[in-house]
Amino acid sequence: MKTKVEQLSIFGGTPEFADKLHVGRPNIGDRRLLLRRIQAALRRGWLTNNGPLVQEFERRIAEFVGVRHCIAMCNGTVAMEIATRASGLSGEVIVPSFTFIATAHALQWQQITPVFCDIDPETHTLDPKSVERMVTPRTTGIIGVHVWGRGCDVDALKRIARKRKLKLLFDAAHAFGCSINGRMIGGFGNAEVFSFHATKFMNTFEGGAVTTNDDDLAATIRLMKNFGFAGYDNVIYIGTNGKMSEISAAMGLTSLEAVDSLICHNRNNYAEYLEALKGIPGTALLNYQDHEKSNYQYIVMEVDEGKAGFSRDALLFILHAENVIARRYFFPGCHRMEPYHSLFPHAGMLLPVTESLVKRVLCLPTGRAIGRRSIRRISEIIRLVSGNAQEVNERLRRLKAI
Ligand code: T4K
Repeated sequence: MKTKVEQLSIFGGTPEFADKLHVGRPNIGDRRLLLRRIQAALRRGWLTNNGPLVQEFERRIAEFVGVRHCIAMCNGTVAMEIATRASGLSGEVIVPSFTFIATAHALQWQQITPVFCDIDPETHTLDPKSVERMVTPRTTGIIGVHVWGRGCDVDALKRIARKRKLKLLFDAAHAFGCSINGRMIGGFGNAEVFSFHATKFMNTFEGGAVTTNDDDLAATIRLMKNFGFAGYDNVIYIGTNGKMSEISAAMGLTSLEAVDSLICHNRNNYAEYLEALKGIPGTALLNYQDHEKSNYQYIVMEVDEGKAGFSRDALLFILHAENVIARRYFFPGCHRMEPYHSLFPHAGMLLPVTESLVKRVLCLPTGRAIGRRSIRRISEIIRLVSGNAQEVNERLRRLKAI
């Protein structure tokens, strides 16, 4: 255990971890079951195009979430593009800037303007009051993001959508296995979109899905994800290729069977971090609510530089040098990335909470690859920095790292 500042790797010490600890190491279920499913698919010689594994995956996801329809896709971004297009969105759509860039890109890719909206400082999800202010005659929809698996204020957003006659969709990329007021995420709004990317709580290597209770919307999405084919030689709609492969569905089914044990592992990690980081001034972990289901996939730390005595970025540099590859999701905010920054250079003026949050958030490693001992060691590094903030800052300044 390191007890002195000079032992920190950034100042010449040996890294705390010999191998890199990443945020987003894949959670992998029972490998034997996975390989058995893949062997069966190879024997059948049916590798994609609505194969039996994809059908089973869709059925079981719909059942798990409690919705009428699940349409599996090749990734979450294409699923979002198809969901928004099938929902008839155009003009302007209100989205948070505090999200992965894919939420905005899925719109811009279709010449729909993402209008960036501010968030609630506690939940990091869309602030309904800001949403109301952003509605214009060109607005056709709202996309809330259940960031970190914390649910949006679905009731308030629903009221606004109804009053203003807007479509309401949710980016549920982080939120598989999570609930809002006891109801599983996946059934809110007109449709919700999951990501099953390798780094997500539940993965299909690459993958995603749209879930909805709207029969017509589901039928349109099914057509769109398969070039608009309604049968052999019969194209009745404009479409693209959004299909999930059988190998991805094999991974998905295997991941789905591991959900309970993954949640248990992640919840223990979260509790371990809470305990190990307790009382460090100016730092706090995002609160997962006990009365809701959560997947605990993200350990989200906020560093308030004024109170902590060190900045989020100083901590990031120090942890990286120790081979703890913490991530500052979603810095610097979509509105500061291209093409949005050039299109709306002053967007930040309307996003004070986002602008402040992107400087404070740090995601720490968790998942199956991380356990109690690693968490203790990561936390001790953070405690060492906190206890010696002034000296750490002086040394970092000398290194021109801050
Ligand atoms: N909406 C939201 C809110 C999202 O967060 C995302 C995706 C989407 C929509 C779009 O869904 P998809 O189209 O992706 O299905 C990652 C992921 O690539 C991205 O899927 C995810 N959000 C985002 C939050 O995180 P990066 O740039 O951090 O990815 P990457 O490749 O650097 O992976 C992070 C770390 O994970 C690596 O440093 C190492 C580790 N890793 C990664 C992969 C791919 C592994 O250990 N094994 C792996 O196979 O964006």
